[in-house]
Amino acid sequence: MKLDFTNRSLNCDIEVPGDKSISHRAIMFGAIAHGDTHIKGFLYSEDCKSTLSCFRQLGVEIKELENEIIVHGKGIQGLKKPLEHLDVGNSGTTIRLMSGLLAGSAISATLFGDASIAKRPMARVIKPLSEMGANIKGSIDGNYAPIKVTGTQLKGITYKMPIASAQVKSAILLAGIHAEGETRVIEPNPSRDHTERFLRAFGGAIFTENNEIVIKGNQQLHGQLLHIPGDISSAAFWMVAAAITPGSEVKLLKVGLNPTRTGIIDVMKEMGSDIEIEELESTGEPYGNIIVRYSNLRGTVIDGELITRLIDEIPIIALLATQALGQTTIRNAEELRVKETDRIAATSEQLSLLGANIIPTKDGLIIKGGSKLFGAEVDSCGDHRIGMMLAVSALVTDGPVILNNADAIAVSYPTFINDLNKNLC
Ligand code: SPQ
Repeated sequence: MKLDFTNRSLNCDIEVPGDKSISHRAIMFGAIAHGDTHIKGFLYSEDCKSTLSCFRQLGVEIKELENEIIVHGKGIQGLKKPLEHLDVGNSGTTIRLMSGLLAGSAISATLFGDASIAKRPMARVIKPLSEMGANIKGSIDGNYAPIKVTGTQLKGITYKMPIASAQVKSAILLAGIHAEGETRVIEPNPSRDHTERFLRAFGGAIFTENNEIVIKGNQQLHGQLLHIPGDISSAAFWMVAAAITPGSEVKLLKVGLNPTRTGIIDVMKEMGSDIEIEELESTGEPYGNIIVRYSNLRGTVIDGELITRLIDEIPIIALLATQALGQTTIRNAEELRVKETDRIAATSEQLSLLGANIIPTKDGLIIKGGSKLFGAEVDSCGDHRIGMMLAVSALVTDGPVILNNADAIAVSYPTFINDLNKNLC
């Protein structure tokens, strides 16, 4: 795909699609609750469609109306044994959270995905779930998909997580809902807390203090009415596009502002971005409008607990850093090595092709800003976030960018390139 955006700018209001993490969980909680869950703002992307179709295979009735999805939940005991293996596509969230959810069910199922899923580590969920008494087996040394889960009666555990991961935490909590006794999860630092918020909203008993989360076992959840805010991880591409393109101003409407996800806002402010936040009234997930204008930027250091709050935004932050004055250092981000692709390698290789001065390290990136980027042929490497970062780069390259494998973008934001094209001035 040829992207010729040289000397163009952005001046627009954009409503980004619904949050991916929240959309997955909306279907999952709706399916194991009793009664109907009405979902507005669901993200129709490849990943979330995978979750939707897995639950249909488990016998859950899901109605798709024009502006709403209705999940007819019959509780965990209402799930039916699927006739075929469950295909999670490219979605790490689907396979890891469903492993926990199915562990305490009355059915057995096998979860598998695409070539990227087959390479992502699964022992991180299989180990704690096995400690809870789950009958769960991975492939190749037990660490990879396909994963076979045979539901059984689980027992609550205390689990000290070695890494900050919302997917691991959520898998344990989803198993804990139907376990005997209390389940306690201790995080090294807070990861996104959508699962905890869902548990509360669906009437569950959950207590959080500092980095500990405790839930009661054998709980019954109840269907809810849900409004899903825009995805800050999708908004991030527009935020950076506006910040680096002279003459730009973008207003992003109704974007999720959950503090466990807003690290990108903190970093952009630190780098000198012109950002305004208008918080809107909310009852569940906080949300609001984000306004970003072009401005001069400076390099920064991104590490420690902040990494968890912006883990999916690092590829686009790397592009931002190429346009800043001075050096940006990103460390403690080794988790990027096991995402849809190795995002440390993919970000540095692809941005280097465009002329960026960027060095990969064991656990991050060092970017020397201020280099003029030029047009070249690049590749999404089958990773939606790398694809969108490279599409945005075409706004600051001296000549067109040829983006190969652009279809990976549909995993989280199918209309991104169209929306970008439509809004260029
Ligand atoms: O679902 P998947 O493929 O793992 O998606 C990614 C993404 O970039 O969209 C990661 F590659 O987001 C994860 C995120 O990195 C979604 C997520 C969640 O919804 O719980 C949590 C994060 O992963 P982790 O491993 O840190 O828990």
